[in-house]
Amino acid sequence: MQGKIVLEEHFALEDTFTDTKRFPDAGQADDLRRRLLDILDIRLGEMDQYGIELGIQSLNSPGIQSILEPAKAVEMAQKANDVLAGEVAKRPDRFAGFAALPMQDPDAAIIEVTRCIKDLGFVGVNLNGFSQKGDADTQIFYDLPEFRPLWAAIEELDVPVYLHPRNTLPSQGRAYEGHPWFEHSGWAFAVETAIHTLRLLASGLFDEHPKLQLVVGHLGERIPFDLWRVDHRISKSPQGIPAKKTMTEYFRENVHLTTSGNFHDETLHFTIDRVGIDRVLFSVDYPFETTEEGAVWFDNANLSEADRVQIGRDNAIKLFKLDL
Ligand code: GRE
Ligand code: ZN
Repeated sequence: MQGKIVLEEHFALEDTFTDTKRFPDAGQADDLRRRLLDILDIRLGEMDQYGIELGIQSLNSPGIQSILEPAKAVEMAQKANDVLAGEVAKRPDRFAGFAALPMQDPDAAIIEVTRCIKDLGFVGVNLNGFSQKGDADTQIFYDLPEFRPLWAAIEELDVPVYLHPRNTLPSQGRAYEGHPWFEHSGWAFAVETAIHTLRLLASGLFDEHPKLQLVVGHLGERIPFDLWRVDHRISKSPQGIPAKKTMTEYFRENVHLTTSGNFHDETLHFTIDRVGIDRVLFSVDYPFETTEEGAVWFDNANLSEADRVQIGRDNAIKLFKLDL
């Protein structure tokens, strides 16, 4: 399929690349580094080769979220956003940007998201999971009350927020001891992003801000498979939850999902069945996945051509109000 749009695609700055230490093989690390630091060369060439018209780019994980000192987080977010805006400006027909935000300082995050959307022309926000602040062993989740004014500002700006995985803190990783293959993207990323997503939904955030749209990758970080069960157990919970609706309802009204790094027909069809085809969008997760594997899978996935165009392109045009 020509004209595909992707939205979980990562770049890095020299300053943020060092956080991506998940490749034991030096050759792999070099290739990853080259691909993360590049936008207009290898990345664009592969987009041409595999029928991807537009790629919405985000800073690599954890990026800003692991910077302990709030002032440094603010400064690095501004730098990353300026660099991305500069690259996008060279090929605005092929690239768009997500804002990186210094969540360690919610007031500064409001200023930065406003600048990114209004001045830099970004089409949304990418948050790389919880933020650390002050002490390395901290996890700040965005359902906390201090973030409500930021969510209000994002709703007002009318842009989606991509909640992307990040690494588990060492102090929280005991279950992975001796099983490094499940750390990071093999399992831990989904666990981390799933609980953060559920926290946001259960907190009542989307009752207060019903226009907000969250985007979650990897076909929903395992949540779609368990939506019924989560709602079932919540319905029996003696203390109830702050949110007014079921998790399934929020998934159908306030959440979009991408195929990033989850290139499997049966999982795709199950997900479509649970949340609706208008909420599922194609993505790759470049450069942690290859453009070839993602695009060849999608182009040959068991879908009608109308459904392929909807997932591969039209849903993104609608969600980001793209002028393509
Ligand atoms: C990511 O998207 O951030 C990522 C990694 C490491 C492996 C896979 C992956 O940082 O998707
Ligand atoms: Zn990713």
